[in-house]
Amino acid sequence: MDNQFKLLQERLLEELAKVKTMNELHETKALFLGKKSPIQELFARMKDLSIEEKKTLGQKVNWFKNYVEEAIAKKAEALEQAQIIAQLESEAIDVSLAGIAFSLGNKHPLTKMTEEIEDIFIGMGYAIAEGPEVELDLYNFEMLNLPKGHPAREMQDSFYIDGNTLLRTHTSPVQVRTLLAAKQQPVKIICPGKVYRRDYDDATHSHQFMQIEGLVVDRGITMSDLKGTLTVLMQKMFGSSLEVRFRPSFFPFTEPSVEVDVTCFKCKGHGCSLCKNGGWIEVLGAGMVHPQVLKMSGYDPNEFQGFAFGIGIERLTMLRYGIDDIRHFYTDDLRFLKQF
Ligand code: FA5
Repeated sequence: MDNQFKLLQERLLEELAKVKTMNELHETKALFLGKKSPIQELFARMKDLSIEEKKTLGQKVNWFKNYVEEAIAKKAEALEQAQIIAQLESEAIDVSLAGIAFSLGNKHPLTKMTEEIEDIFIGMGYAIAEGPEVELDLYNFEMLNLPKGHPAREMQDSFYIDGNTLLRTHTSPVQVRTLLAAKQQPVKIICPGKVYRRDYDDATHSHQFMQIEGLVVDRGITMSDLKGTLTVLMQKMFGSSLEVRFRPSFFPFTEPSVEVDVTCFKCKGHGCSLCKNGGWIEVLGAGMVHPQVLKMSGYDPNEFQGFAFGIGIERLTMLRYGIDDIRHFYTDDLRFLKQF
């Protein structure tokens, strides 16, 4: 009998030495411990033995069972280790090899300009507000002193969604939203964003463009605050050599109103096709917040005053980089975009 176990042990070791995969290992285990294995045959034979013989055989069978299980577990561990080593070798990375160069894009010039203007205003204590591009007629026009049928609405002919909703024609509705939310408290915000108009596209006009709105409302705000703020902005952006002109204008939501022009960068003020021979390029509209607008948003105009402005971001960017056609911003020509 002892000899039989010795032979089984030798066979097991021979079989295990041939095993290369987990599947083969399972098969080997079944061969030695499974239903048709010699061990099971020995168990089956036990019923015919005496108690003493049963005891001796039982101990040997159990010893052999444990032996097989331990040997299988050891082999399983060795197989797993070998698999990990093989995987590590096959997935090894040679860090000294040259990498694949990814070409990084750069920020769009309009984004760069917006961020630059934001930084200047944040430095002057302004907060940044946001508003929706699909806007209510109520905020885009009515609460800015432009009731239905007002002739000045025609200056900003719009894309309407329905009778009460449109793509905002300027960032000024954010003034109304900010004042309503501030509930008679002072405000000092700028709001950058896209606006839309049914405009004819040419070198300086687009039907979609960007503005930055500014609004300051507090006690004792005057026109000099407006002029000082905008002059600082222009000087920070273009240096003191660029001339800035405040020209009387009209907006129904400011009184008095101004338009701010700067000398044409292309002809230096002599007159050319870009500035339509005027020598100046208009960059923004501004003025003192109309008392009626303050009233409609719950502010007492005898106590509060304010100024507001709306900067055309494309126009400023054109001046900054000497871009002679606004359409370059939207045509996604990489030769143009890569220069910024
Ligand atoms: C307005 O939109 C007023 N909401 C500005 C304002 C705000 C006035 C607060 C008073 C107080 P205007 O239509 O002039 O104003 O536009 C302002 C600026 O946007 C212009 O100076 C110009 O720089 C730019 N702009 C206007 N129309 C276009 C266009 N079609 N394409 C590109 N830029 C434009």
